Amino acid sequence: MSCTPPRHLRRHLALAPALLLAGLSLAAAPALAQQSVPAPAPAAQAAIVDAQGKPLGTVTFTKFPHGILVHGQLEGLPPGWHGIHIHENGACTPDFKAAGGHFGAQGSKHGLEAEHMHYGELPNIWANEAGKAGFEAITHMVSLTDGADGLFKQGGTAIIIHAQPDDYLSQPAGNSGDRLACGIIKKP
Ligand SMILES: [Cu+2]
Repeated sequence: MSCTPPRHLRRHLALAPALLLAGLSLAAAPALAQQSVPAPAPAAQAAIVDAQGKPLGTVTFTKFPHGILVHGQLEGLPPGWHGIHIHENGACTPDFKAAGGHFGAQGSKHGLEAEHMHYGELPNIWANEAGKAGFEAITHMVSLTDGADGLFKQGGTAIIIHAQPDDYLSQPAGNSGDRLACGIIKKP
């Protein structure tokens, strides 16, 4: 038996790739159009300072339908990996201990193996040889509200950058060491 399709089917089969291409270009059109739509403005930001009060840069929080985008550009850090977390108080003075522990640590554990993680957990950041770090992450653990999981809850929240990387395991803060830098999370 021959594998050649009957004559009346050959025409349709030949058309199929053309239709597929047409379908793809139609599907691509809205995606291209979306690129010209401006991204939403950040709903929260933190001006990060070191222990001497020197500005190191900014971390912003922008709400998207699938999560909150954390974006940071910092300088003046020691080269290498650093833990970064959202801490439970909107305070960096008189010293960075004022920021308290991790945001949302009550009734939960630190780390990627925990059944319920702290709200304030974020992936480590890396500073290059010049001490500059550019980073982004998506979090679903916090909201941009004044509710219990909100960055604007009563008493506020702060970003802390640590001397060492978070091991995502050790309690209560991933063995990430000293607090190098801090910024209170505020509405822009
Ligand atoms: Cu921390």
